[in-house]
Amino acid sequence: MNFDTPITIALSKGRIFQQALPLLAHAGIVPTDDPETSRKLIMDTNHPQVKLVIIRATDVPTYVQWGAADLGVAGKDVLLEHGGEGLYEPLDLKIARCRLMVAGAPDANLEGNRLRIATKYVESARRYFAARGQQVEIIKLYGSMELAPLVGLSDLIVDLVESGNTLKANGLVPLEHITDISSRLVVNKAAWKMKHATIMQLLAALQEAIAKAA
Ligand code: PRT
Ligand code: MG
Repeated sequence: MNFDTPITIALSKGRIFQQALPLLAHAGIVPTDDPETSRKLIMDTNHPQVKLVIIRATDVPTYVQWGAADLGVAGKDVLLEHGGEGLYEPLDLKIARCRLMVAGAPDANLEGNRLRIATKYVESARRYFAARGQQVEIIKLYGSMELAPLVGLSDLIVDLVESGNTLKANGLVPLEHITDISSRLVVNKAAWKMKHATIMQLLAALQEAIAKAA
């Protein structure tokens, strides 16, 4: 690819960075550093015009919304909480896949009102139970949701499940499937217009890489 316009891409380290690497490589973008060992928050690539910013997964939509990055890679779970304002979501990258689920003790009761739900995914949980016509109390947590039912903080949790091992290790089971999750390419709406040709080229290359990986 030939990048004649400066492009900044927001990524989180960990699974999203690792799984985005081969897709970016297919588009000819190779980072010069490894975020797992480097402390650099702005990373160069083999293209002088293409930079990566390495930030928390939940901050990716915010950076892209405000134009601090032109593009980003964010989990659908994160986008559902953020709301997607100021962003286009043109591509499902089909990486970092998992499921958003309701989980709890094997004998947990899903019915009834005033159930307490512990979760990091407040918006998704609220929408899910509202659609079921259930009044619930949502308790916002930032991590280790699995602990909440064990210590009586909540009746149920809403969390991401991949292998199910984390739930199992804590004596919990998946109860209801809310939605499938994968990472999406998000694009700043102004950049979409101003850098259209470059972004279209990048999209086409990524699409090709996704099709190959399928
Ligand atoms: O870790 P940090 O607090 O910095 O942020 P983060 O947890 O949001 O980032 P990261 O890198 O862990 O996750 C980034 C994205 O990866 C998420 O937004 C999801 O879209 C996606 N993803 C895919 C996952 C998982 N799979 C996943 N299994 N994110 C988290 N998990 C966690 C889950 O929360 C649970 O604690 O892994 C545990 C369950 O895994 P299993 O295999 O035991 O079921
Ligand atoms: Mg994490």
